[in-house]
Amino acid sequence: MGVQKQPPQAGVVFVADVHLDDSQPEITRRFEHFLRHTASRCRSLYLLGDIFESWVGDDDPSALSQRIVAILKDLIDAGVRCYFMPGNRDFLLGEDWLQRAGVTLLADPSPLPTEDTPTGLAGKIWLSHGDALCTDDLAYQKVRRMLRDSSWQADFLAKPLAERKAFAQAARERSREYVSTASDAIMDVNPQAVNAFMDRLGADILIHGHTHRPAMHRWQVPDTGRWRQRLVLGDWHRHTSYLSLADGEFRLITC
Ligand SMILES: [Mn+2]
Repeated sequence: MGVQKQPPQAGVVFVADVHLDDSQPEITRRFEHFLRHTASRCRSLYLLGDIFESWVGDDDPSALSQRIVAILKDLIDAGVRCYFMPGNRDFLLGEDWLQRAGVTLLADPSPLPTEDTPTGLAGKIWLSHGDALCTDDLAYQKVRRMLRDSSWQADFLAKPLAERKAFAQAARERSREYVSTASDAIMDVNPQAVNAFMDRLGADILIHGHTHRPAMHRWQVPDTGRWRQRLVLGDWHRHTSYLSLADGEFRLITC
């Protein structure tokens, strides 16, 4: 009676690899439900790439992207901070779309903003999509260099929408074929690349997606004795998958 409970500290959620696509309405339904019922109760939402299966330009009048803009705008209006980091499929998502939703763009990699960082870990938690760490996949890294080149992107965005859509469709088919033949090991992150990356950033905790291998890895860096963590977000093909950070504790949730 009468005793007011302190509300639990609102947490932070991270997602990647939702791969929203018109051909997968069930995934869209789950993601919309997640935004409205889970992300809406959080302080911040981090979208860490490949939220959309493909993106050919902000001028594509897709109903799906407009629905997501509207929900994100509602979240932001309700006080949830939303961030987006491009993945290897939605890297062409631009200022125009982000501004319509009110979402803040994050470069890959970026440190977790201070206001969401637990005490004592300032500058130690970093975010990345993760594809840059798959250094054993030489064929992929070559394509990545081309696609992330700003003059290639400007040329591509200047093409008619129909031509861009045809290119994206062909690229997805090539990717599907490649993924079905390339070895499993090659498509995971390279451990040396991860350590070098974290050395360069001064990171103790790295949060990323891309590999579709949700896990919380913890290991000791050889020679230094220092502990590191790599928190890998899951994809949404069969499950709803996200990482939450509340009261200084990370939890990987699949449901
Ligand atoms: Mn990816």
